[in-house]
Amino acid sequence: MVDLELTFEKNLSIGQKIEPRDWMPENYRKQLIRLISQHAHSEIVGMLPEGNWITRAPSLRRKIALLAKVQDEAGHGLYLYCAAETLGISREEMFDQLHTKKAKYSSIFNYPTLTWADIGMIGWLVDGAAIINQTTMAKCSYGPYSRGLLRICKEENFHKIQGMEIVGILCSGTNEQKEMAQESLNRWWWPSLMMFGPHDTNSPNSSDLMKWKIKIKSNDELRQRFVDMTVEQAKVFGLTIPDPELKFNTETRSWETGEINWDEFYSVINGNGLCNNERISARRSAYEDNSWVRDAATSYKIKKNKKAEAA
Ligand code: FAQ
Repeated sequence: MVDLELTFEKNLSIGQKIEPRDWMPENYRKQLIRLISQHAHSEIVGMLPEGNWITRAPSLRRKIALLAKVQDEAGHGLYLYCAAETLGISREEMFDQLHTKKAKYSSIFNYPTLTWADIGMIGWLVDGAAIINQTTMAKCSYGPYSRGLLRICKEENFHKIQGMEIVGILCSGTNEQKEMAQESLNRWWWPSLMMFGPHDTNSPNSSDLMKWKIKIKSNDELRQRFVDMTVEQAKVFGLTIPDPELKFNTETRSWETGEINWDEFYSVINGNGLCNNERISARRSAYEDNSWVRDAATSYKIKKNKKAEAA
């Protein structure tokens, strides 16, 4: 046991990835299952607010891009569920945790998509925040998660660009279009900052995650990186960040924001956001309505295995 622990620690210290069959501390396994399954749930719940606009996309080109994006999110969910399964949890167990609200998913997907500009904002801000978090997390110590994230990040870049294109076009359009973009930014700005989680001082999981090189940068460090990048992009669009306290600190050369509404954050992650119930009931119905697909696939697999045994 001591030898196994030493090998684990040594592999961590030299940057060697931990693989599914390697020995790992039980809490390392548990933390990874929590983190990766929550991330997987975020991807598939994240399909819902955007899916809401597929039938109302303003042109065929926009519809094709949005369809592709939503399908990509499903694919990300699949890579991530597979990565979590390598740690010994089953897909059914993870779905059960989501459907019974034992597992979390990103707070951002509990907000509604009210206008077409929201689809642009999700690409620009939500994918933008996800990329900052995930390109860093792609350097994490667990092999299957790290490799999955590398692939996911490439696709998220396309998502962000399609979102920025939508926002850019609205901002250079009519006054009504620009107003629509600004109104949407006003609603999505603060929830996007919440995506990075609580301040480091209030983040109970960070010390374990950082010790084990699962998290490489802290919640606040990544949030700051996002703010610095996005404030400059908003200037190019001619949009105003809805934060009267936003100011540039000339010493640190970075943007300081006002305080996030943490009551709202905790209310949303505890199930009381605008769309929590709607999202979970949509996921539950999708799971139940499609049970025949799982049954057919399982019976096909059993038949195939029997044939192989008989041969
Ligand atoms: N929402 O101790 P910490 C995407 C919870 S993917 C909900 O700081 P941790 C792609 C946290 O779970 C977006 N819950 O937690 C896309 C913990 O509760 P627990 C998802 C949150 O894990 C784009 C408690 O608060 N990305 O957007 C949130 O160290 C467009 C205490 O917090 C990932 O999942 C939150 N925002 O750090 C799809 C990336 N923040 O579990 C469709 C991987 C915190 O103890 C369309 N995850 N909580 O009961 C992470 O990097 C981390 O899990 C954090 C939280 C940074 C989210």
